[in-house]
Amino acid sequence: MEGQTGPMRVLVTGGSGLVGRAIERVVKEEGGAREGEEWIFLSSKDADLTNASETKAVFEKHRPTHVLHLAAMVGGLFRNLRENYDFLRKNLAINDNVLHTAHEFNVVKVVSCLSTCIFPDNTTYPIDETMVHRGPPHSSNFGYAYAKRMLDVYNRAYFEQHGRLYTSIIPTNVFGPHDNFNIEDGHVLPALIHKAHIAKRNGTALEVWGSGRALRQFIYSLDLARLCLWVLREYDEVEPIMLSVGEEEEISIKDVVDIIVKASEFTGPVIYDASKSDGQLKKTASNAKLRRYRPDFSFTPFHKAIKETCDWFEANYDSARK
Ligand code: NAP
Ligand code: GFB
Repeated sequence: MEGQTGPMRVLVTGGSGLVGRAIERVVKEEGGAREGEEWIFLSSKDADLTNASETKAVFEKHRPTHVLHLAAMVGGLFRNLRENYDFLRKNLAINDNVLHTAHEFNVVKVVSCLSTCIFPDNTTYPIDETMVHRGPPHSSNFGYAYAKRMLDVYNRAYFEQHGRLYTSIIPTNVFGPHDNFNIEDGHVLPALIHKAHIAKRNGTALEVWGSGRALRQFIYSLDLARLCLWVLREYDEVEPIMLSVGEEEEISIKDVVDIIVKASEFTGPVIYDASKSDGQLKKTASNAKLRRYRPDFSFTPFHKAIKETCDWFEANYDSARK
């Protein structure tokens, strides 16, 4: 890596979240870290990254050579529908502070996070990395989407003016241990796992929001973490790279519900509230670029990943974010 001598000192912003905790497990328990490397996992208690001086202070303290930038205001469809302004403003502030401070502290490489939900809503399929800016995002999360798209714009500007190799990944919907299981604000998988837990405990129905017809691709947080380490070490394009299971893994929310019902051993009634939004009906993403780089990578089977997540939630119910 140009300008990089000696082992990496990696600052992981958003280190206490779903993806950050998966990276910490891969780094510390799966031999993800190499000899002499230092990995620092931040939460908002270490620095509020919407605040420029707190951001500078945490970079001053750790002086990272690399940054895995995960920190963001994150939420499911229904929180995005309610708080587009906050998603826009907070994420713009976090992203500007982290990238600008990384540049000021001569960080060799930054890997930031976009999302498959930020692509144009009116599009052809499958979506690929070249299509990020080809039209307005879905109305449900335009605040989050535009803030995320600016990361890609920043990366190109840093490269053009300063020769910085700052790049980004585009994960599809992520799930796993340490997710946000809050029913109002969380993403669909953790919200349904939590709902199934409550319905089973109370002997009530499991209520699914929307028609169940929407289609999604899901990546297990541990698989994403393994790919993030590869991107940090080996991926040298400024252009983003999609980190997703293949198009053929696309699954309806209804089929997801059936898998969660089975994994949670819920035997009660399941009802669909079609008055609630489906959000984007589909956002089919191609992982062809990832496959060109990593034809060898194997994803955890979806059923297994769901079962592990359900079991984790039950075992950590008291401390889980819900
Ligand atoms: P998460 O579980 O909500 O974690 C968010 C992380 O960001 C936490 O560590 C949180 O710290 C930190 N954070 C939030 N606001 C902050 C602030 N003002 N200052 C400092 N830190 C702050 O999110 P996630 O699901 O792991 O997402 C990680 C990244 O992946 C995000 O960039 C997200 O946009 C992207 N992504 C997620 C998904 C998904 O389905 N989850 C899909 C595509 C892309 P605290 O713990 O202190 O709150
Ligand atoms: O994960 P999710 O909330 O966000 O999934 P998106 C929403 C889909 O799941 C919709 C259905 O089709 C909902 O109708 N659904 C069914 C539920 N039951 C539930 C439930 O109890 N909770 C939730 N949340 N959904 C997000 C973006 O879009 O994707 C974010 O808004 C983020 O910005 C994330 O990028 C990855 O996949 O629709």
